[in-house]
Amino acid sequence: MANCAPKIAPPERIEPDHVLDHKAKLLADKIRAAKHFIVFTGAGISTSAGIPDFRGPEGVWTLRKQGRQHEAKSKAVETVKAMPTPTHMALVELQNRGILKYLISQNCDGLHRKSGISPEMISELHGNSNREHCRDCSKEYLRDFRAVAPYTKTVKDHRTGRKCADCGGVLLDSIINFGEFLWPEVLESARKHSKKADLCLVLGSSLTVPPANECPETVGRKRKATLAICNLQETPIDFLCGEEEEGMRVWGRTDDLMVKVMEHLGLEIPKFILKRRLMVKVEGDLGKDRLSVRVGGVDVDGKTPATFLQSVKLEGSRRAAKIDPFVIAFRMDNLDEDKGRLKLELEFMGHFNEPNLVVEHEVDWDAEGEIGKEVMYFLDYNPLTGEWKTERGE
Ligand code: CNA
Repeated sequence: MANCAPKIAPPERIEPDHVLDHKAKLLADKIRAAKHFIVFTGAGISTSAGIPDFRGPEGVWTLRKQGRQHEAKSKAVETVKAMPTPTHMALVELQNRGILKYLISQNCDGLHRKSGISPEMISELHGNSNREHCRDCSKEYLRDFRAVAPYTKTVKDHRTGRKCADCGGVLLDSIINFGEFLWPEVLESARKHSKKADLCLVLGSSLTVPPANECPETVGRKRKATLAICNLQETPIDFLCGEEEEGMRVWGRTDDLMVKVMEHLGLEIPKFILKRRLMVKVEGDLGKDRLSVRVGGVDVDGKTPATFLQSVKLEGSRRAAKIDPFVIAFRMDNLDEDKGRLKLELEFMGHFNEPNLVVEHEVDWDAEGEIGKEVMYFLDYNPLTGEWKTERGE
């Protein structure tokens, strides 16, 4: 990765609305016809979420070059509090419908995963500030906080100070710093999909950072493939959008383009819903009345551990559990008398002002009085209404 930005940023351009609409229609037709449609995203898709880019006129590096770095900081939204944009949500819908075959992103703000993109659908080439992984067994962990070390250290030291819950190995942050190599499997997957793609749409990138920018370039240089770029500034591979491929270089905001593209595809952009998945398991010895309930979060894939709770309190217990995974000991008299339920009060990290939520967990006993089936709860939070919707999985 290269760390550079000119003092005077190349100008940003926006085409008139009717031109944007015309190009959106052409692009929608291309998407419909494509066999392997991929998208490549950059910092420009998150500027409308309040996260500044690097090289735009108000970008972090542009302002730093001009001695105005404090302005970038004062305007920026904390990434954990940022909401996925219409562009992020349009990509989720295209993924869910099987239209988008793969997503390559240079962003480390975590918004793609937060919006609902599945882990196997994306190469986060430069990492994700909310993701850490085990040095020994590679297990991943998603955190609702910056997954970096809480103490000062060199940037080359990626240890976060936490340990893997599976094997006890050292956890490492996933951020790629300047001069560091990208994770080989992540880059390999991005390259594989670029070779296969017959349509690549670049959204919000200056395309100046190698080796990431080689992915869209691969598509642009293929004879029977189309490269489309939507970016406010010029990019070094604009010429690969092709003269005969009219309208594939779009000068506009990615949200404006994606709203129009989705209209032409006849698809709605879903509203952002914060999707939390909670695993609850009761363990212990029923005969001796020594039981415990284990509560933890997982990502939308149902596997990757996700830390989004601050505490869990069991009704009838004096203290809340504050360490993830949350394990609380209880006795039979903690159960709701009529229904055999545990009432668990969940306290969230609360970046979207999520209120506490009480989950009533019906304990499953089998014929022999054995306990222990793990149950997943689907907790969906609407940040606009401030409401939770809870559903127990099978
Ligand atoms: P960049 O070099 O800062 O380029 C961003 C481009 O987006 C610029 O050319 C802007 O003109 C353009 N742009 C800004 N807003 C919009 C918009 N609404 N619609 C269309 N275009 C827009 O960033 P790149 O992603 O190209 O460079 C890769 C770097 C930036 C990676 O190493 C990232 O980690 C790094 N970065 C990431 C984030 C993030 O995760 N949100 C933020 C800032 C920088």
